[in-house]
Amino acid sequence: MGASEELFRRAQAHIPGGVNSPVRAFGSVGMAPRFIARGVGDRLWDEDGREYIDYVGSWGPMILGHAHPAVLAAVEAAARHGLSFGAATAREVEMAETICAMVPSVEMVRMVNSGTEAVMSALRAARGYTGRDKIIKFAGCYHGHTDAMLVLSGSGLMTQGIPGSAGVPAGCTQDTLTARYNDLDSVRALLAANPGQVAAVIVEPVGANMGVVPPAPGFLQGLRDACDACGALLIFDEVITGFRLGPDGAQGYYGIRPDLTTFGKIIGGGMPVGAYGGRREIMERIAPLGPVYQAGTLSGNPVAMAAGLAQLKLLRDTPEFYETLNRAGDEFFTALGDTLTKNGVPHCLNHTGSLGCVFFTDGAAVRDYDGAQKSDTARFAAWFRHMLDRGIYLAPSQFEAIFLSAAHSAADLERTLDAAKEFRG
Ligand code: HOZ
Repeated sequence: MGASEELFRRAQAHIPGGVNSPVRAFGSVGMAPRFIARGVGDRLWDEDGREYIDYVGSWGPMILGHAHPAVLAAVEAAARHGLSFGAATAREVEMAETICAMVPSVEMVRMVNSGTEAVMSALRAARGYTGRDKIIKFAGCYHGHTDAMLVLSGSGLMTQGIPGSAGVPAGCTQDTLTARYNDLDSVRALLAANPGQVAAVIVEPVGANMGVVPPAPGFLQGLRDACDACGALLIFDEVITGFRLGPDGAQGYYGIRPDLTTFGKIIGGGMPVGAYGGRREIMERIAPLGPVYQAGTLSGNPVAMAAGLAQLKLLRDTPEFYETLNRAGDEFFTALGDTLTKNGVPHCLNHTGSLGCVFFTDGAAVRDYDGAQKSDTARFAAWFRHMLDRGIYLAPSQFEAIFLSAAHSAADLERTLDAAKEFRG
């Protein structure tokens, strides 16, 4: 038995399913997870000493690669001065200033500890500001594991093939309305059926938790217009797209200004961080300024802020960082699709910039949750194992993204394409 298998055996005795987050259990690809010992750049090594080119990147935040020297130096320096104070610090001011300067729609921002917490808090702010209760989300979009959002959710729920979670009281989801991604009529119908009751429409501007599903032309603008027409707020969940598609995330990439934005792990450089922010008049409703309560001892944690600031500054200050990364994404995903086509493997390859995904459909386009679910997950599992055997570490689920980072060299991308060339489906 290898070290990973032995660790998994031990883990299952004391951790539910042997993991601290379901998708990483590798359940849908029919094998034991690899336990990761360390990572540098675009490489990971598991506990058995096997080396991989990593396309998960901690589910997005490692956009500069693992163990980036500037981020590590910032963490080490901050840690020497103490790990947590539960008090105001200079670094969180700098973090807020940095985020607000990079993302123009964010006039004020509050730090939290995860994307889940950011969404939970943004929804509360939206409800507190509008005095309305209902929220529209989209099937296949994942907004963390807060009760109200576990309805037709993407990511781990799609991977497990379940529409929602046990343990969520009906009362917690009675105000959650679900529309179809890329279908404005489904949104308009819900707004018309619930006049004056919808506090917010929350959307992943690029669906990245049902595989990758880009917004159809006009979809995001249509949401903006529909919200404006009825006084609902538009919330962009940019936990995955924020600071990835561009310095101002998907909102800059597509030129749409949401009222509120949620961010996640990428602003912590890999440390546990989230944030939510947006229009000043909404954020001024947050305690202690206003009546919308939200708090946290570890929010704005000094070590996490140091890591995140080091990463954000590099992203901000590196000329053409996003042009280069997005171009690499365009070239790589196009080549990957071509490779599978040449091999006669039916598929649909979706990508936006450095985010991409291969759906094993009969070739039909994937534009929403229903389309994503038509993918052949058994073929995905074969693809995953094929690539893993050749040292390519992809997300162990059809319903997640492939993440490129600045650390992926041309040679590594080529090696990945060579591995894909041997896949016959
Ligand atoms: N829900 C995460 C991906 N969208 C996976 C989290 C994890 O396993 O770390």
